[in-house]
Amino acid sequence: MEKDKLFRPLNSIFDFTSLELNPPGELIVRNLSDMDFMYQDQDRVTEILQKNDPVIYRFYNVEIPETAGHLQHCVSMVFPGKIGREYYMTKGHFHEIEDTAEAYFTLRGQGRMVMQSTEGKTDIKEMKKGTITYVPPRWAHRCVNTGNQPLVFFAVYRGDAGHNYGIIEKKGMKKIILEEKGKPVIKDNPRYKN
Ligand code: M6P
Ligand code: ZN
Repeated sequence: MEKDKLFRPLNSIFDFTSLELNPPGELIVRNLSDMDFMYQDQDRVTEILQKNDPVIYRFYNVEIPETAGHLQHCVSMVFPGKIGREYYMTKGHFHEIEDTAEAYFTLRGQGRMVMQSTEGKTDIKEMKKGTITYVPPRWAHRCVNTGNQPLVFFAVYRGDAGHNYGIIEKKGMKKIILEEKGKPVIKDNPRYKN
């Protein structure tokens, strides 16, 4: 990626049929094995991984210099599915530079944005075509697909924000989204480590 501060104007186009961005920039694919420890039902995880390793989500990072004046942006899609009763979701992260926010515009599908502040507050917002979700600085964020088609969204954040996965990898998030009688419900995470 070009690291110079001037850079140049860019245009990319997302194809809603193939779910591909052109030019693709950097495509990151996360399979179940990349985040197996994050799901509640560990027996189900083992069972699934013995057969295959499903893609949970993928995202296209437009290649932007990772400096403060730039706006990193990406198109992400979380595929529909569940591990036991728990919906497919992103890993979730805080930003390395804590005072950086992020905005999400949902383009397709149904889901929830699960957020948790560094002080331990939680908030969950609905995501569906047309919602604009603002993640303030110091709030971890994870997207959960509660529907039966890909959840597709555009996200934009400060170029140098960075991703801090460590805390969520170690502790999990306080709230989880499970399917109950065909509907998404919010539950306390029994595996959350204080
Ligand atoms: C969104 C943005 C990206 C993020 C991606 C996947 O598109 O927030 O910065 O990388 O989702 O989420 P995660 O990094 O938690 O796996
Ligand atoms: Zn982020």
